[in-house]
Amino acid sequence: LSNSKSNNVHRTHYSSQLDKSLLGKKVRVAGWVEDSRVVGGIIFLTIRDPRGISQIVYRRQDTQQHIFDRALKVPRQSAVVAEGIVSETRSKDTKMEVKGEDLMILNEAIHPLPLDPTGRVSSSIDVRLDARALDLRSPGVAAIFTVRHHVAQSIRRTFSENGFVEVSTPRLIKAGAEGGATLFSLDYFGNPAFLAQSPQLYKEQLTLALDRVFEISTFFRAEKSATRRHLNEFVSVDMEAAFMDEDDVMRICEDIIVEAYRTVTENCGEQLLLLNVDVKVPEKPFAKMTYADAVESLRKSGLTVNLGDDLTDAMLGTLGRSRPDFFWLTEWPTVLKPFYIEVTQNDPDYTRSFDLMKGPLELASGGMRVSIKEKLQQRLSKLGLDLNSFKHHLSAFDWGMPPHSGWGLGLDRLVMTMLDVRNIKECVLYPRDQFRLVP
Ligand code: AMO
Repeated sequence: LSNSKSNNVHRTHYSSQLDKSLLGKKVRVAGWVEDSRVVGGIIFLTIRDPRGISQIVYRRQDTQQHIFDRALKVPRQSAVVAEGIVSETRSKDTKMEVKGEDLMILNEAIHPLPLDPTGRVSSSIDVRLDARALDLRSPGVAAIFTVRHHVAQSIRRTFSENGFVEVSTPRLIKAGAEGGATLFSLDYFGNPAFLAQSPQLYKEQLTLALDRVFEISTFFRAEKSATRRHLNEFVSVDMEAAFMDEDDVMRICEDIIVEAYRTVTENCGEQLLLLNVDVKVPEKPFAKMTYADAVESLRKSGLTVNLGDDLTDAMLGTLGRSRPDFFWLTEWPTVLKPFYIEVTQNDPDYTRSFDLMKGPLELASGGMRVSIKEKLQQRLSKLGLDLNSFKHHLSAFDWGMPPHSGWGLGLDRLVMTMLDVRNIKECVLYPRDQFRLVP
C-alpha cells in the first residue's frame, strides 16, 4: 500500500476481490459512492466499482473527526478512494466489509444529477442518452457494452482463425456504392466528398491482393428513418473473400454468429443475469428460404405481394413470426440488389444473394459478386450510374480480379437481437439519428 506513488489514485483491490484471505489487511477501494446510510454513530458507505460493490463502515469513535465528517457529507456518485481494514460483515450484499480509516473525495458529484444510475428512479431513453456517461454507470447498461466487447472480440478471433486480415478502408470518399441518395456530403478542400456507406468497393478490390479481408467499422447512411433498428451511423462487420461463392461465405457467417453466441454464454454470465436474458447458442446450418418461396408463403398468409416487390416491414414481420430463429432469405430479384451482386445462371432476374434474418430483423446481407469488368459496366449503365465515377474501382478488374463473395453484418443489430433489446440505441454508446447529434 505504502509503495504507491500517489495515494489518491490507485486501488489495491476491486470490490469483488475482498475476501476472507484479506481479513485484517489494509486495502484501498476506488469507485463511486452509490449509497450512504447513517445509523447512530456509524456511516455505511456503499462504493461501486466496475466489479461490484464494497461496504465501508466509519464508526465515530474509531475514525478521525475530519474523515468522519467527510464520510457524512460525501454526495452520492462522487468519485472516491476509501482506505481501511478488511473485516467480517453481517451484510448480505458483500462478502466482507472495510473498517474505514480514510476517505478521499476526488470529485464531488453535483446534485441534482440528471438521472439515477442505481436504476431506482427510471428515466426516458432521451434523458439517459443526454447523460450517457452517467447512464453507463448503471450495471445493467454497462452490461450491454461488456457483451458487445465480447462479441467483437469473438468475431475478430473467428476471422483471424480462418485466415482473414483485418483492414481499414476510407471513410472519406468521392462516390458511393450503395446508391447515391443515402450519402452524407461534406466539403473536402472546396470539392464535394461523402461519408462512406460501406467498405463495399474497397473490400472487393482488396481480395485481389489480400485474398480474405474483414473490417469492423462505423459507416453512415443519410436516411431519415425512424425505426427501432436504423441509425445514421452504425457499425458494420464486413468480409470479402477471393475464390469463394455465396455458400462458402454464408457458412463463415454462421461460424461467426455461433462463435459470438458461444463466447458470450461462456464469458458474460454475470451480465446476462443482470440483463435477465437467456442467450442460447444457435444451431448450424441455419434454415434457408428463397425470396420466391417467401413471396409464396406471404401470399398464402393473405398478403398482396408480387414477385419483384421488396418485402415490407409487415411482410418480414409475418415471415419472422413463424421463424423466430436465424434463417437465410436467398436469391433476391436483381432489381432489389446493388450492381455488384452476381445474377443466377438460370435467370438473370434473380441474384446469388442472401439476407440473414433473425425473426423479422435483417442482420446481414451479401452474395457472390460480379467479377468480370464488362458485366459490372453493364449493370452500372443499366442503373444510369456514371461509369467515370467508378473508374478506379473498374480498373482493378483489369488486374486479375478473382471471383469473390462477401457480406456485411450490422454489429449493433447483432447485439440487439442477442440481448433481446427492443431499440438499437440501447446497444450504441452515442447513437446518431435524425434528431440526435449530441453528445
Ligand atoms: P446493407 O446495406 O444491407 O449491405 O447493410 C448490411 C447490414 O448492416 C446493417 N445496417 C444498419 N444497421 C443500423 N442502421 C442502419 N441504417 C443500417 N444499415 C445497414 C444491417 C444490414 O443487414 N455492402 C453491403 C453488404 C455486402 O454485400 O457485403 C451492405 O452494406 O444489419
